[in-house]
Amino acid sequence: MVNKKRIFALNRKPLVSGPIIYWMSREQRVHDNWGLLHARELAGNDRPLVVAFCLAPAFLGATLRHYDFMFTGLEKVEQELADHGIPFVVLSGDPVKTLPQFARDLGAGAVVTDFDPVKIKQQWQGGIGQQLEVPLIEVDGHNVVPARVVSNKQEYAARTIRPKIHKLSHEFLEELPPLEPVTVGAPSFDPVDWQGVRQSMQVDRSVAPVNIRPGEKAGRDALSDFVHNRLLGYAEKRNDPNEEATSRLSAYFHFGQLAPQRAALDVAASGKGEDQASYLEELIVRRELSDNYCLHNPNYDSLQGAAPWALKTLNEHRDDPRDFIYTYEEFEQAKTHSGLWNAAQQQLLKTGFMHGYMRMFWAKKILEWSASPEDAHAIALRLNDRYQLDGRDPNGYVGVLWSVAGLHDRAWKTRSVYGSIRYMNENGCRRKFNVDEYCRTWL
Ligand code: FO1
Repeated sequence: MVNKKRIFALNRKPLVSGPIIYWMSREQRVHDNWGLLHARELAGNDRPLVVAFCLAPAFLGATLRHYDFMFTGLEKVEQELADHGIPFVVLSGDPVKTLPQFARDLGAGAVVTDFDPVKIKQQWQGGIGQQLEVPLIEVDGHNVVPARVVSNKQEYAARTIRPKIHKLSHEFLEELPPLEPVTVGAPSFDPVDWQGVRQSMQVDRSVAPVNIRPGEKAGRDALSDFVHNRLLGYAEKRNDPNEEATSRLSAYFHFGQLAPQRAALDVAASGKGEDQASYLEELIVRRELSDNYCLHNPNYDSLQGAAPWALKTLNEHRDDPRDFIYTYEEFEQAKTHSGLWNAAQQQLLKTGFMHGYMRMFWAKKILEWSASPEDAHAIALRLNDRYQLDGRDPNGYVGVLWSVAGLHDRAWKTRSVYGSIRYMNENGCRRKFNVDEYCRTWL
């Protein structure tokens, strides 16, 4: 049922008898989840299936905004799994210790988990794979074309990965089967003490939750709203931050509450126009290019992850005079001289979301108004991960490097500070959309 090319053995241990554990991590949903579907097929009709989530105390600087969204989604996962006869447990502490212990206590026969290229997950999986006496099996539930299949190296740009994806998408852009309930008696666990989980988190509570409805059902509703009400005209309105034209699905994708594959299937089924093509390019090619980059480049979260030509040109212009230089705090508090930039930062602070076009302008101005390219990269990434609901994601790491250091982009006409990194400015924005309206909305 699950295409074998989505499945990757992370250790070399033999499958033995005993319950199957699905270690849910990136794909925090019950339906349209290839990892859970594979765990389900391993369980068959004679093994219990248990879902475990390893809760990291402080995940890469995540704040209350992120954990609130994630926990609310996971509470619904627990209920939906229970309706399918599948218990759900939360393991708090270092996953490299808690998961192997849980597997031993349960007498598990195998553990299935999600493909995730971010380093912390790769480290968790490496440590756990060594300690487990049973197989640790990775399934790519995030990419339509599995990242390990589409390419075995870092791709240069969208134009180099696009043909590889298009060649394979007919095989992988398939309908996802329903999750069959488990009838075998499962070991019983106490319901998760969500109140206790929330209180136990030493997490930065100064970044307030946002009013986007979390959870798998909310993700499906948001997809349906996008396909039925906002996909028409997406191609030309997608770069206008005053339009509600973008899909607004990135937080649901980031927390795995919605499958990008489900979005691709629904959009493709809605028609064959320019709007569909434009959105599928963003959803499949751009998103899978980001996973490809993070999988193959360990410096994905640093300026050193940029291409040599970009580092060279930024170095050559390192000492160019900056018209303005702001600190992290001045950027964070939207205290620059630019009303447009401040408006974008205010949208980010208040909503945990910034329109894609504005994200590029926003990050490029941080390059222009920071003391060095390294400072600029660090400031842009830190603000992105602290305030964007979809922060700490391959898309975010790539987006910041695209803006600040031309990743997956080409060289442009050379200018001060930027060198040959693509330049953007307010006049360019004014040609695209009503800047004054955007500023009135957010300032
Ligand atoms: N994944 C986990 O498996 N356990 C966590 O405790 C966890 C916390 C978390 C907090 C904020 C955030 O943005 C992501 C978080 N993730 C966690 C990772 C997330 O599930 C995604 O897998 C990756 O961030 C995307 O690669």
